[in-house]
Amino acid sequence: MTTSVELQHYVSGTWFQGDGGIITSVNPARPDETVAHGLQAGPADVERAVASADAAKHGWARTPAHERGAVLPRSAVILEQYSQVWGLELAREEGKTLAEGQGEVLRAAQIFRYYGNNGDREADAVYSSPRRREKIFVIRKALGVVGVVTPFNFPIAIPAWKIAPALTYGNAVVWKPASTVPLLAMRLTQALEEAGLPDGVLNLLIGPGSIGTALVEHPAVDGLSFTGSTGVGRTLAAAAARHGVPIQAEMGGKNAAIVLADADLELATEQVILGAFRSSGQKCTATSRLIVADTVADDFLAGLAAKAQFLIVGDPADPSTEMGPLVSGPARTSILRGMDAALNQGAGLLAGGFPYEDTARAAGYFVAPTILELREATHADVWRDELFGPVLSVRRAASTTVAFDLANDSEFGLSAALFTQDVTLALEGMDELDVGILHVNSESAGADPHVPFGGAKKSGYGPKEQGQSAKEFYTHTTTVYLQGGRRSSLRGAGA
Ligand code: UN1
Repeated sequence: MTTSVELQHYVSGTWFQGDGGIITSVNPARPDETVAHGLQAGPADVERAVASADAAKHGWARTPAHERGAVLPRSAVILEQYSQVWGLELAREEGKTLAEGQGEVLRAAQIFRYYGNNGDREADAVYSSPRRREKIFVIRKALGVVGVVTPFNFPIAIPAWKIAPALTYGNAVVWKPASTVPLLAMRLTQALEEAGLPDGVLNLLIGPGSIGTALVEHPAVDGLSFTGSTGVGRTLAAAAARHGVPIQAEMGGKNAAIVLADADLELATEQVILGAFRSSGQKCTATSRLIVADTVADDFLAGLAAKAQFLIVGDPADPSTEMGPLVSGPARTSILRGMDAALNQGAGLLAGGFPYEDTARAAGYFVAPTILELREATHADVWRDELFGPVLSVRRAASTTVAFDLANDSEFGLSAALFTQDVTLALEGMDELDVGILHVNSESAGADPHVPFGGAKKSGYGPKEQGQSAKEFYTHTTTVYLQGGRRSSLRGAGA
């Protein structure tokens, strides 16, 4: 139906074809439809991209912050202009719904606008000194060349929230996006190019995961920002430690929604459905565990299961679709395997639990929205392991304390959603729930650009992202003790 776009890499302001292995990005709803195709970048391209960023970094860091920032709102205008077209491409390439795809392009624009105004914000700090006629300044400087490695699930928003602060704080970037979503990476790069970003300041390489390792191990790379799986994040963090390179890694989540007995159950049902099944559950902030007060559990779970069963699952490009496919065949296989394991370990099936077999969906990577209740099966792996799909595991809690303990029963601590109308319980939840992001009466996913994003416990490593936190990663500080000479004082003789 639509033609496949030819993939290209971008180094030193020039687009070029790779000479590595073949790369094709397909529509996960119809895998015989190719969305984009080309050749991967190879090791020589990594060298060129890092050299290009290295050559550009000094000039960019010395460009006034307002001038650097000004590129971003110009790119935001381009993203807004193309949000319909690129949002459709995103839905075709990643599998989230059209509304989510178009919303994500606009979200990238919003992130660019936020960081575009960075020059207007407080930057450096001044401290008083214990000595006379001295001031102490803490000034911020760019790291230099940063590697950015991004996941498939937010093909444009996550890159935007890493690249925008990297650029606005004066870094040059080499970016390796997930190879399942290379087309959207080209689109974001085009928006920055058209907005006048100087050559070499952003370089894009499409290719295998080994590029991420090559970046973190490269002597000219000064930092790496990563979002993706826990396994890859820890490997990169270990390599970063070996090379003394700062890293920011956003990794797993096993986020709980906690529905207390006094909750607005209608609101909780709607929000748990969104948290668990939007983007087919492929968000690190998705709700994958549900803890519900046992006094309301029967009714709540019956209503939730009915809603899950009636979600419209189909082609993401169809505006009536509420949930699309998973991103790839291997992703579908691993979700189906996880569900089977849970059922074998004694979980009860409240909704879903199957791939689709009708002609419209059998070839695509679809899995039904699934709810599993772990009544006796409290040790099922699905309670602990991140599946990254539309699978919600449920446990009942006899009290609020038990509910909070169950929510904290995870090595991860990215986000949580607490449903209660009792302010005392909400305040208790703020203290007790060990997470980086807590939503009270809204779904566990979602993040605004002006506030910190990131997890507690093993969900994140290194400084948080977004808002004012981003500068903790993308800059280092120089503490300056500034004194005048001995020559004169205003009140001294001859002054
Ligand atoms: C969101 O909740 O809208 O990889 C964003 C992820 C997160 C981003 C979540 N880093 O899913």
